[in-house]
Amino acid sequence: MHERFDVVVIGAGFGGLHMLWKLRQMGRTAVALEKADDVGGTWYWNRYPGARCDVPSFEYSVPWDPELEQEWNWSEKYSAQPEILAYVEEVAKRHDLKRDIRFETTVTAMTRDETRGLWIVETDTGVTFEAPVVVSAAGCLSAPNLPDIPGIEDFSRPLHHTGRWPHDPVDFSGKSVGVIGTGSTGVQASTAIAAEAGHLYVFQRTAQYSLPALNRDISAEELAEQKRAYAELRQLQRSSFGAAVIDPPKGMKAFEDPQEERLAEYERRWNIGRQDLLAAYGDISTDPEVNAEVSEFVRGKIRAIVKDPEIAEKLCPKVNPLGTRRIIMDTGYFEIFNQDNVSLVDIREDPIERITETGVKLRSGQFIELDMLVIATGYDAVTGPLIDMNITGRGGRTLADKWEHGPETYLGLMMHGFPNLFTITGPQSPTVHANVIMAIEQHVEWIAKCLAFMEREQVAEIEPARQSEEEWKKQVDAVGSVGLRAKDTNNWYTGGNIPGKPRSFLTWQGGFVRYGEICDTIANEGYRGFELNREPTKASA
Ligand code: NA7
Repeated sequence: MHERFDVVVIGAGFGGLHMLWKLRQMGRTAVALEKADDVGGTWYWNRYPGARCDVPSFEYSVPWDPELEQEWNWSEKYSAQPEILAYVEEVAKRHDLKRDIRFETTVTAMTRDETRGLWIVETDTGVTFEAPVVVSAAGCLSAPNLPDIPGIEDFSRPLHHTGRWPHDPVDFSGKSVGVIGTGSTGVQASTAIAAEAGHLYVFQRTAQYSLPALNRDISAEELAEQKRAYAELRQLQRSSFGAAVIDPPKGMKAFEDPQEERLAEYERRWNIGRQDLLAAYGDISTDPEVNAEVSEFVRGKIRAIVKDPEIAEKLCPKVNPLGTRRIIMDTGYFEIFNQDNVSLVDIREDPIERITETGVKLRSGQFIELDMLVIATGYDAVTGPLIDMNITGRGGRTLADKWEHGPETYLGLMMHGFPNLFTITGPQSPTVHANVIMAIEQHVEWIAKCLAFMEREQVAEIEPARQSEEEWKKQVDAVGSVGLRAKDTNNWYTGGNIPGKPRSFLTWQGGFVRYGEICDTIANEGYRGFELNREPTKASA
């Protein structure tokens, strides 16, 4: 069975819903294909205990529905997953978006039919969708990474990846639970599980920097004030480096201030309960000595919280400088290591040798019996969800082949050889280096303008020139290489978290505003660097 639309959208998270809504405004016929049985994307899948956004609620809300801004009452400074999922549901409901979404529909292959100028999108339901244009909003942290730890498939008790958490409640009471991974997800999950489990074992390979979120309820006064201030908030977001509200640096060079003032500034920012510490001075992410001082400041906090000095030392991050990985925002994480029912297992010192039917065996010979394993080992980020769709472009070339050595895109929005395929929060775009909802808005608006241009100018197909991709990669590499972040590539920003994945900068790190300006300039110059196919026959076939 075939169905034909103007545009096929992939995904029904924040990105897919925004795109669908925009296409409706433009009078295009569109369908969104969604693997899950409901909307939500990241917030549908990540139902693990403790799941919470690390961006403040008011900022992490859709900027394209001013009425909803006034009607929705956020309850906490940082929203928990159930509240965000309810919010996404509300977005879909009030705009009646679900009628154009096909749920429980996974894209199995996507092929460009060059003769007809169409994408042929095959799905696991047997229905094939055809459209001249496809917009992927498949997410950048949506393909779970299962670690290749020997014996993992032998574990005979419940095992859950945080990104595929079951819908039925998981009971931890009295159970011996192991959590593998201490990134944002593992930290959140461990903090929540520690409150319930009989015993929690946190398997840590790399200690990480985590700042206190200082989460709290939002008062009625604050809610009213924020509702009045939404317009300013949006303006601030759209004009800031990370589409985020952060106190500007106290100075550009930390060591121009006396030590006492610097430490007071770090302390003040620690107590804001946002990511402000990273921006205390303009040279924290570029000057190793300044960074070392702030990193030590965080280690001092950990040592003050964790009572056992040996455990505290193991929890102190030492492998990478502060800010080279996504900073973690926690709600009492380090405190759980003062509980009798929580053990830290340092698997850098004593690695996991294998997982057995009933637990984890360490290289030292120690065996830890577990009733349940929680896998918090992250994602095949940014490129994974796109490669998983088996996309074949012009000349039968697959995306997997094109990206064998890392992603090649123009603006993180389109690829040479894959005409009329747009990616929302795709590789080499800001992704989570900006508040992702704002990054989505910028992409949706750019794509919508491009589609309007194509209609006006009778352009059947658009794709970047090969040379434009090469030039864009140089720019992505140049901004990624600035500062200390380039020195730590063992994380998902560069593909270093997946064995065998080619390493390259997967995201644009040059700032949200500058990125938007580049995209707009290129569009305003008649889509400079793109090849436009004006043949009228193709898309109308
Ligand atoms: P992350 O940030 O990629 O963290 C994954 C964690 O899992 C990290 O601690 C890893 O240790 C650990 N890991 C990964 N593979 C293994 C193996 N094989 N053995 C042991 N430990 C392993 O994923 P998250 O889900 O926490 O967060 C992803 C993003 O979601 C986050 O940045 C926010 O943007 C939201 P490592 O550091 O590699 O030694």
